[in-house]
Amino acid sequence: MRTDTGQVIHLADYRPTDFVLERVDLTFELDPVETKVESRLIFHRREGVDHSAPLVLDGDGLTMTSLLFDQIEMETDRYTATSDSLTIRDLPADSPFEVTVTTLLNPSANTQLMGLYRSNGIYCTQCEAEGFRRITYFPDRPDVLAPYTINIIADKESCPLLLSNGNFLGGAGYGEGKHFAAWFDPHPKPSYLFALVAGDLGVVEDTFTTMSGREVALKIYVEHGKESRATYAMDALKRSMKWDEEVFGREYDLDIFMVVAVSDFNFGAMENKGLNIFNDKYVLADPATATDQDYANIEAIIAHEYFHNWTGNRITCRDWFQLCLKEGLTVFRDHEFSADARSRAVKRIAEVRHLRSEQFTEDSGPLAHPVRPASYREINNFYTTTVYEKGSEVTRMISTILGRDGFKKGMDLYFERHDGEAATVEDFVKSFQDANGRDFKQFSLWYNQAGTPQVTVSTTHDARAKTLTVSLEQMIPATPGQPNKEPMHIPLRFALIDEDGSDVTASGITGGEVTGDVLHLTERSQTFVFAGIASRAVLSINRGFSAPVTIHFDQSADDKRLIALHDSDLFSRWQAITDLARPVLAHAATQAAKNEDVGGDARFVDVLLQIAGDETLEPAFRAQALSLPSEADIARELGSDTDPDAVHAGREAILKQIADAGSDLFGKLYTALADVTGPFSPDAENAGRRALKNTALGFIALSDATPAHAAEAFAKADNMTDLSQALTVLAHRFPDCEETKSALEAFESRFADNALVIDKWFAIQATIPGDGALDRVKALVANKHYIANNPNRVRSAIGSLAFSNPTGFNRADGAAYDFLAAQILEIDKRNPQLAARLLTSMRSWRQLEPVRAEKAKAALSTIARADKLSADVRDIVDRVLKS
Ligand code: B3K
Ligand code: ZN
Repeated sequence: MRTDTGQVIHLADYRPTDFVLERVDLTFELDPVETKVESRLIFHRREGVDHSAPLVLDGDGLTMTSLLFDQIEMETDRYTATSDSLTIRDLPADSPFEVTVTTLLNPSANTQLMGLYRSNGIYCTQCEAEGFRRITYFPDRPDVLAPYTINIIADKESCPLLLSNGNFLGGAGYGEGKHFAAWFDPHPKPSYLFALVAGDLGVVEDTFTTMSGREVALKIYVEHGKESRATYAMDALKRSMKWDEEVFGREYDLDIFMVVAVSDFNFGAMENKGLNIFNDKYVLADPATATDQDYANIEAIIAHEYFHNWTGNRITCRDWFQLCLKEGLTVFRDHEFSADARSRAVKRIAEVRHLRSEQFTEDSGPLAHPVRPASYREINNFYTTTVYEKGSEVTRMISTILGRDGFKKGMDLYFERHDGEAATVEDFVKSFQDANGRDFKQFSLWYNQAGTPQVTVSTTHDARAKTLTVSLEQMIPATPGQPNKEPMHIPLRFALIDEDGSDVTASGITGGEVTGDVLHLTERSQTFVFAGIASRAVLSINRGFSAPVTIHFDQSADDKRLIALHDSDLFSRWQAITDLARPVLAHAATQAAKNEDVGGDARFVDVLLQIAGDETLEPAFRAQALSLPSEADIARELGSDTDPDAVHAGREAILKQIADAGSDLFGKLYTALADVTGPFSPDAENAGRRALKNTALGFIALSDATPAHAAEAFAKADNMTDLSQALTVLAHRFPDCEETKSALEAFESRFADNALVIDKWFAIQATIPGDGALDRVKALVANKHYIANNPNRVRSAIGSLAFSNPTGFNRADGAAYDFLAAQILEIDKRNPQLAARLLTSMRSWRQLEPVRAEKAKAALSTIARADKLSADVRDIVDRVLKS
């Protein structure tokens, strides 16, 4: 484990390397405990660099066994090797030279899952961000690009498959039961995109013919026997390749594209050039074992990693501060792909829900940072929802400002100018600027200023003058290191609608820039006047969530109901429902905290049920409308001094009102939607029907207060979506009854051999609300199925408690915080990235009521006091505790 050096890296300190890397040749002799890596690197000194400057290569925990200079053993006084760096002196002034380094690795002992490791007997690698330096000494930074040749030697029987980046050159026997394979990747790439896989796997094969008529071999490798579960991923891959050609004009550039699924992986997947490595959770699916959400995730992540081939690989990042350049942009691309493949409005609603619950929470707490941070201590901690999801929203705003064609022109120019380069956010923005002749200076603040802008809106109508005045004011809250903020450029899509929901068009708009249906808010406060508005017109603003801001609009409940029921923009309808729900839920929480009757709001319930029963609306949308803001959302709304038990109790009371008032409707919906015959299809329409059906089941269980319906649904389910939903309703609503016990047992024994389904079994139990959750999770980590070295399993047990069980995690005695702290200290010894990620679950501790806040702080302090922490955990705990 790399312990913290306290070193802070600053964007302002960036400078290019002293030496240019021309070529990389790697030879791996694979062995479970003693793998030999020989790396031949050809460098030359960059023009203008001081002739005495040494070559400094990065390492991390390396053991070097030999070092050659131009093929001759290097004199020991010319270099200094430590486990973390290799410095070579007295190098030629301007001629190229060759350095050959040999290192020895133990892949079986690599529990960090960074560098070269083994997962279920498969050798695999993970190099982003700084894992390559755990394989060999190297200028391990994204602006060092070179073509790679890779030779892999391994035991033929246990490793029939030897894979790396690029195109296959050839292979042959190598004596003594060994064989070798050679790969060449002609596209210069940074080390973080290197990959190697070796082992014995099954394969699903297909081909794709690119727009210029080249045939590309497609291969998805999975464990033997799981091939049939990879066909959906293959379908998603082919659709992604086609979409990127049609929408972005981007063609694939090697003869082969491979995906390998492994079961031990720190996050979702990795876009290594030509050889994507995936957490098998995002590859494997069939109706019996995967939910509709799993299918949607597979589609999105396959697309995301594939799209990186252009946004990330062909054009990479100059340094890690530019991470959003590839991640934000690629998330935007995968969001658009899924929106085209599914219902755009429903997809947008899901994105915004996720953004609010994760990114807004991050942005309002101690871990807030700009989309492009200016400094970091541990780069692994910056793979955040701010860099990814807010980064995507910033890209979306560029497209909103420029329109579809202007955005396309800017993207084309970006690809044209920077293909084969390591670029910056400035390069990206400048492409849009130059292609469209529009200044993006103020807009660029989105990359540099953290915090969610708060936009206050008010309207006044003057019937005599026939004007509607819209006053807007923006405020960006202070965030760590950024007390004062400049006003930003906030593009707000809008419409004015009349009593029937029809659009009202103004005869003119003054007060600032308006392009089409977009108001450009650029000042701290700004007033737009709409002329020719004779009668009542309701403002629908931030349509489609055009800007990632929080709108404070004291709009009457009547206006909100009008939008909820009649707006032509489905996203706005959902937003209005949410806006109606928020005060109801906040009030309910406050009442519950005082042990007072929760009241509720019959008119709100009425709107909700009207939407739920509206056959003209797609079922997926109705399901979204019925799933109220989460407990975390309500807590954020309340701001400070929150009591998670009261938030839960208040929300439950409102849910019960909806369930009772809608019991007939939910009964009918359930019956109608359950009555589907024909083969299972994971498409969006069928998934939407299942979503609405299972939402109805949840309400039925709540109003009936008996497990009977859910138990029957569990018995009848013929797919994993229905089965896991029924089990969730049983476990969460009736945790102690016999039906739940036997359903959990049946589920466990039926899927005992399927790790991904057992993960669900863990997660469902770990998220049962209430004080009992901690004991349940303690029992789960002592269960025979628990695997402490498997990140998916750790996340499904401990992560589910910490991130997705507000009442269980925040029990008033603080015992769950102590449990998490102890687990983090243990996990940190094996896998610092996983430990640090789990610890971010405590980022909102200051918003808790004082008793819980004190206990959370004590648990965090225990972690902070530990004498040996990884750089990853040290960075998070220090920032979370800092006042
Ligand atoms: N680029 C990887 C993430 C790497 C995370 C390193 N800590 C996957 C992705 O975003 O596509
Ligand atoms: Zn990515």
